[in-house]
Amino acid sequence: MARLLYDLCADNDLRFSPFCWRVKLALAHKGLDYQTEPVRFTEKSKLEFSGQKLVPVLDDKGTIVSDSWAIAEYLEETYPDAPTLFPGNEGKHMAKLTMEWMDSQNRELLTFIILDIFAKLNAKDQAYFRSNREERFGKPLEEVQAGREDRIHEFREVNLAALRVHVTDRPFIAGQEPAYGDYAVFGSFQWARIASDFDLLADGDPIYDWRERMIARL
Ligand SMILES: N[C@@H](CCC(=O)N[C@@H](CS)C(=O)NCC(=O)O)C(=O)O
Repeated sequence: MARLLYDLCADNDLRFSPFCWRVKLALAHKGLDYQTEPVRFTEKSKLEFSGQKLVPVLDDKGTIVSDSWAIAEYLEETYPDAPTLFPGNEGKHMAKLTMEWMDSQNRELLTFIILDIFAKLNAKDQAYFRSNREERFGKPLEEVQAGREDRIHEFREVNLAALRVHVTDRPFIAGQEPAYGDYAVFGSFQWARIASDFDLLADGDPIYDWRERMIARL
């Protein structure tokens, strides 16, 4: 039985979900092979077996785990002899804090790319995405993304300031080598670069350089 990751999918087999990227990087870190099952926004019936409606879902040869953090914990507990996702005494706590920080930024990050995501969906998914996200933001997608060229400066300078200092002092968030904290953050930057041509990061930014180091490890 194959190890199967249920992975969000847009048109042209585009895989951009930040949470699914976290899991893909965690599986690679552990050296675990897997296949993916594409799930479109309007294909939630594919996830019924998991008892909830969101990806990622991992079917690890019959063990079903959903939620990217729960999957990371599961992989760490189930495959203790493979390289750890949470190096150091406080590694797991630090990775969780890093993930929680990234999650707290994801809503604003989405405002820079939301229309670009919409453009990459098929017509059925577009109708779902527009209605669901417009309800979430309380305004049309066009208004959510409006002014991004002006807004991006504050996002870079204020929201990403702590991350910038951190990756200026060390090559990876977890230290000399990447670990789950890096994957938690990189998932969101992958989300943006796969879904959109908009430059979330400026060339020369230490975070840009960290992202390049992460891309080189893919
Ligand atoms: N806390 C969850 C969040 C999962 C989540 O929000 N997944 C999104 C994909 S990025 C999803 O399935 N969205 C489906 C929808 O919006 O209908 C995790 O870390 O896995």
